[in-house]
Amino acid sequence: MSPHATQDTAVPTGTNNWWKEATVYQVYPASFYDSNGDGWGDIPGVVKKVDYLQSLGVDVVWLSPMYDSPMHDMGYDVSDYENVLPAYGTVQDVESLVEACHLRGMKLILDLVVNHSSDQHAWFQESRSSKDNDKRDWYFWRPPRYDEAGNRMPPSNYRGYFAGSTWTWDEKTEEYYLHLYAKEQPDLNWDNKTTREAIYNSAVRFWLDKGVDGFRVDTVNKYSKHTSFPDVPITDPKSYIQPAIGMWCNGPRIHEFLREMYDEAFAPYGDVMTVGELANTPDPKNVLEYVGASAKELSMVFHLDIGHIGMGPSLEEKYIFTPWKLTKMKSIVEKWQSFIEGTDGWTTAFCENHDNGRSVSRFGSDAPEFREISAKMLALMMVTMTGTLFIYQGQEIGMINAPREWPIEEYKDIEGLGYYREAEQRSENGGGPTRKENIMDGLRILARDHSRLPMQWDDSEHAGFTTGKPWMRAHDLYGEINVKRQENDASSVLSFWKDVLRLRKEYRELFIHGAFQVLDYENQETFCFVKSRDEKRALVVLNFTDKSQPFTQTEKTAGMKLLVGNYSVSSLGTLKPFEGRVYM
Ligand code: TEU
Repeated sequence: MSPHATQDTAVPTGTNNWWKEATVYQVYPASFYDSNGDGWGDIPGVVKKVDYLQSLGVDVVWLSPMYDSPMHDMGYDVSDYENVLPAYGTVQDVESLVEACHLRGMKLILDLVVNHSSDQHAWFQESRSSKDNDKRDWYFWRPPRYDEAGNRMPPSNYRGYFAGSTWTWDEKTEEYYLHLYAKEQPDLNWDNKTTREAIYNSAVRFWLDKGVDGFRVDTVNKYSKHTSFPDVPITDPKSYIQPAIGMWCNGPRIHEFLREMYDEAFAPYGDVMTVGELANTPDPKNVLEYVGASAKELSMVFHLDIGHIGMGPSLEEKYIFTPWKLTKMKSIVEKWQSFIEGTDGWTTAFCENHDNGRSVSRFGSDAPEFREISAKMLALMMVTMTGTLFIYQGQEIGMINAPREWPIEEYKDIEGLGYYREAEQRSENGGGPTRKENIMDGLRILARDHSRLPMQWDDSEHAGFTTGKPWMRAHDLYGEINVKRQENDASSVLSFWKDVLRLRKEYRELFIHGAFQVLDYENQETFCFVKSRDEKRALVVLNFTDKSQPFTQTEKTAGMKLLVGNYSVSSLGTLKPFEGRVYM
């Protein structure tokens, strides 16, 4: 705690960078709005909706990858950092989007995907062409090993994120190459300075020169590997490949690399906003090493814990749904709300993105009678949280997971399908639900696909997303859940989000900069917390159940008045199902 910080002071507002008080809206280009009827969202479509985003109260648009790509991982496999996927448009379209945002006093950040490129990138095509190609060392190539029977084996026993080994054999040069994700996503060798310089030029400076205001940095703590690639201990006895995230998360040179990228690529352009996607870093003091202003690495990070609620405890169990209690969410939220207090760091507030199921389905209830009220309750939690707020397309209208009865054929995501197909191959030891059935159950709640259904604009065919055949099926309930139906309805989820986003700015000292403290830690039904700064206080009260609950903190409301709630009428001592209230 710095000597100047009082008990309540969270973060000195002196370093009030523009991005601290911003509300950021994540656009997933494939599913946002299709302007030319080809069934794919596109950048001219985003330009057409910038006024809608401004009316919501959005300050910054985060555009997920729109670069040229074979689309194995929906654009997180970049084949040309300096070009745009033709289905999404052109480089000029991105420049038009920058201008459309800047004209309205808004900003635009892109997605920086530089842990790996696509295997179709010219760099990899050269690297794989021969062992003595001057780009050979731009990726990780290693010779095979052989087991006692003389069978060729990969250099190490690592499991990748999409199931399967992190190594793929290349027949031409008779070596394996490393890919933490799909085999079409070879890892770039950041240990090679020439590679880093090429990344800074092609993926960063090229877009900052076009007026882009920053980046969401993909897999930000995975660039420094333990390059001897030792085998890891066996934790999954049923498999040769083993989770090995410690071999690439927070590696030996990661801070050197991120500091260099800050000094060489970001800092020359002024106050560039960067938000890193930080995985597997449970200790807050290690996170501060990335986001402390004095570290000069990143503005802030997403800590993925909240996205992993309900997932299994290990990489291979990720899509085995695991029941959770509210205390788990409280401990996660409290940890990543409080870790910056008394420091020069900054934090983020989010509960949805393109990699996770919908928050109403996961943390509220998508039952017809509770869908809207729980969406508003979650909105109250988000807008009162400290840090930069991120909302994901469709969250503002209460979009929900795909219907449980959709078959696996409607799921498109490489990660979930990887787990499903791996389960199909695993021999079952009979009795009880098979791994495949368990994985399917998990995907119905947790799959990344749920956030990638077409944005629901109106009740015309395909939810007004496209006049063509959408690349992914629109939700069956788009007639009930859509922007047009909510825009002029004062009691809608969308109207509620607009109102509470305004309140967040009006009470920024408390909601954006306040200290966070949980009041009812052991209560598994309600989540009550206080935001405080100097003598100011706000009390946030959330019922996470579909039943009425006693409000146990009534004495804490003494001297306070109800600022906002998601029910028009409420009685002090009882919280209605999914009732949320903010007292000031
Ligand atoms: O995700 C990083 C990642 O490892 C994800 O699997 C994440 O940990 C998990 O799915 C959800 O919490 C980033 C991108 O967000 C993701 O879309 C890409 O597939 C991945 O990197 C590879 O670029």
